[in-house]
Amino acid sequence: MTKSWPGIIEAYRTYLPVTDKTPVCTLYEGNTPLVPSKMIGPRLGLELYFKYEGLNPTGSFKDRGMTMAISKAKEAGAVAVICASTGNTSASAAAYAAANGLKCVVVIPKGRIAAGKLAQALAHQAQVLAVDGNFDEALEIVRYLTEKHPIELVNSINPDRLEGQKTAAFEICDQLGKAPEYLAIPVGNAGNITAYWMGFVEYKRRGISNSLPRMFGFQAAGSAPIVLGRPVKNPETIASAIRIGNPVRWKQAEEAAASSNGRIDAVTDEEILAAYEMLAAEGLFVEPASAASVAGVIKMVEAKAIAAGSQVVCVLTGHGLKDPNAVDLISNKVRYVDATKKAVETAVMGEGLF
Ligand code: AN7
Repeated sequence: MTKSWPGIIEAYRTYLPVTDKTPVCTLYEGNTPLVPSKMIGPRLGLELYFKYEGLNPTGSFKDRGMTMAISKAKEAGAVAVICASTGNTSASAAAYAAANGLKCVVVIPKGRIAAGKLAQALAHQAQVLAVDGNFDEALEIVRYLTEKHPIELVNSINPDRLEGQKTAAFEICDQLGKAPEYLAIPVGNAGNITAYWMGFVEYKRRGISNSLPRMFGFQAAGSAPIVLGRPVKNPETIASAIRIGNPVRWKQAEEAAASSNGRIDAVTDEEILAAYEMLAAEGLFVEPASAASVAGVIKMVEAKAIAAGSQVVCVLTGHGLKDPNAVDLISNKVRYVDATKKAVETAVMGEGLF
């Protein structure tokens, strides 16, 4: 008899499209902490929490969707899976496929995915194909391949992915004892905002919660098709995870925002980096895309679109270790000193610590 967390499929089995015949392919994802903000929240005058999804087994929220997608692929008798990815989907697909005896192919935009994510895909022995194009082009290619060949698509076009990811909304309600007033989330391909909205609506429909949050999604300004109202051909942002110009779940994201009295807005790379630094200052290391949710909340408070005193949950979608090079973009630097007591002492004393 074990008391450890069983992963999201067993924890929320009755809410998911699984049967006794579905093999449960889990790496014990989910059950991530809801961290009360110590600094950013009080400074903004908000009751602010962070859903720290970087603590999932491969370091991002994708694991919630991947446990479902891989379980259902296994159930259907698949032998191989494929995805296009800005990095985290490929890391998660590679890990879950490896653990469950499936072959995995990942198609990534060349030179455009963070170092940690590429390392994961390689470590888990996925076949990694880098194409000289962006995410949207890579996705079009894998969609074509899966229509032609018996290989399972595990991008968030796959409805099982969203089913798994909706459990994060359940967890937030379980942790808070109710649905939050606001949910702030980064938007790339728009699968996750769609999944959260599904989760909140389902919990309310089943009478577990009695309200719905206002859904606020944030794109990076250089990759903000939903905000602009048209696809972006060459999306650009330092938040490589959300460098997506034509999101598959575009309509659903708009519906979630519209029907919850929320909105989809954009934040600049400067705003993203400022939030990245603020989160690090309160002990939370996230990748730049995740900081977009916090940058967005700061912008909304300044614009008075979120009122002081509100209860807000920001989803921190991926761990900072995923993208170690992003830290070069902030002000802190390594100082090189001689390996002597004197030199190090002089450097320490110059810090004004006491
Ligand atoms: C850290 O891995 O699209 O709006 O291919 O990695 O559901 O796309 C990643 C997306 C936010 C956006 N934060 O979620 C991929 C990929 C992080 C991410 C998003 C992603 P969606």
